Amino acid sequence: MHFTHALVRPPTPSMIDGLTTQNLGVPVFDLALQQHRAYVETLKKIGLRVHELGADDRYPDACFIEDTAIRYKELVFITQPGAESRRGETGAVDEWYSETDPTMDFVNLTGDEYLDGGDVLICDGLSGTTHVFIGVGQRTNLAGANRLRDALLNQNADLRVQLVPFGGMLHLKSGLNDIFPGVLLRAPELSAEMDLSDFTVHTLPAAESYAANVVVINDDVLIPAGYPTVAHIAAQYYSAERIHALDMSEFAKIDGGLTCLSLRE
Ligand code: CIR
Repeated sequence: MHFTHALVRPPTPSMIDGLTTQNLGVPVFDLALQQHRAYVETLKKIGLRVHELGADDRYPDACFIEDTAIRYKELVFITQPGAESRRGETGAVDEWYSETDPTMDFVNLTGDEYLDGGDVLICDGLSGTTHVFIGVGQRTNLAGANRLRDALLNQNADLRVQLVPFGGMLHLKSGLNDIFPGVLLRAPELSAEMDLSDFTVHTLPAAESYAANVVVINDDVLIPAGYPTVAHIAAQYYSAERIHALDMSEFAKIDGGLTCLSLRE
């Protein structure tokens, strides 16, 4: 996949009330804003065109825009986030894509179908096959996962899609991400049965499980700053100028990682 654009949404002061499973204290809003700016600047430096949706103080978790939609080829799949307090976040994202290109294939989750984008990993294996892992867990149910699988296969029947019931983490991508084509990082707490035979898997030490959430953008990779094992693994695949280590301390306090802060296409 070659990315050219990203959609982001800056944090708002209400982020201090964001949902969390962590015990790391309350985010400092001004610092979060600085960290978000650095994230956006990095995406631009890599060459993406970045559009920022307006911040909306009604939604403390809206900066985690990844959870609201899946973009793949012509598909714009608007989710219903699993957490009730987050459901209103999708409106602005739906509106943006509808205005930008109404000819895309839109699918909107409804009724009892729930899915967070953080549960959806799309990446290439060693064979060149594109794999999709859809985690079924706290935020994504089977109905939402089935709807996404059908919509993705409609775009590309050659995708290898696996529905993955999992535990141990909030989102599937809290504990499993590609760091390079055919190479995955896995957090040791992630408990999930899935076929990873098309990948080399690096299982991280428990102290670095947060850093299993990294983002590959074309020839570059974003990693969270402060995780030496992950930095070392990244250096096996990328030259130093292609590795961007970003401070994520304030987002980590409310379970946010690097993937959550943008929708890339
Ligand atoms: C939440 O609990 O929904 C937010 N505080 C964090 C969402 C992180 N999103 C993601 O990993 N995709």
